[in-house]
Amino acid sequence: MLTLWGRTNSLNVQKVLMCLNELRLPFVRHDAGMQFGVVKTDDYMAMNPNSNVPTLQDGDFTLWESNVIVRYLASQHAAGSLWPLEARQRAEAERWMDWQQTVHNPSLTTVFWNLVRSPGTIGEKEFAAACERTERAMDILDARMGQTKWLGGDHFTIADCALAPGVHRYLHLPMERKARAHVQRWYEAVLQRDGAKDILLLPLS
Ligand SMILES: N[C@@H](CCC(=O)N[C@@H](CS)C(=O)NCC(=O)O)C(=O)O
Repeated sequence: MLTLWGRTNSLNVQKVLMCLNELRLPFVRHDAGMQFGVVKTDDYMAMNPNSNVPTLQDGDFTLWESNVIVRYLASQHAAGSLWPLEARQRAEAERWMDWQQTVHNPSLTTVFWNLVRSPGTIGEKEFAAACERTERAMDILDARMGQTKWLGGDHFTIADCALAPGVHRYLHLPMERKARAHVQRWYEAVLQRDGAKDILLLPLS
């Protein structure tokens, strides 16, 4: 049995939930992180010394790092579809997953926290810079979505699971945004997927 630890308003937990739903895998989920605590207990830190979520247990195997969990599940249960077998196709999908972690998420997280979780806690300059980096990242994503149906190419892959929660978060931030037709088209297609049900409908918190 698969056990997932993590609160459902976490973007990184949402990636794993999307993947589990896409794969239609049965699992048990325990709330952990932020208001739920748990992550600083000795038992949890024995599983995940980072004190963060998500953590996945697959029998006696424990795994953390959301994108790695998505890869692990998809490679086992959807090799050739969600997890492309061909090296370049897989690299294309994985490129966008790493980009989500290193480019898209850091600035988005700053903007999100300053608008939603702890409003007004950073300076104007820092906030403006984070907004600018986020907009630039969204432009890169829009250009990509203008070229292909899904992030990794013609088919829905692990890359779409990894990016969708962050894009959902961006699109629901209480701020003005410029229209990006390609991202919007892709996001609406993602919303139709089994993976998005009950997850991308959650309000930001
Ligand atoms: N690189 C890690 C980052 C994990 C992470 O930062 N998780 C956040 C939530 S998105 C967290 O656990 N925050 C502390 C908490 O919820 O208590 C991953 O992708 O799994």
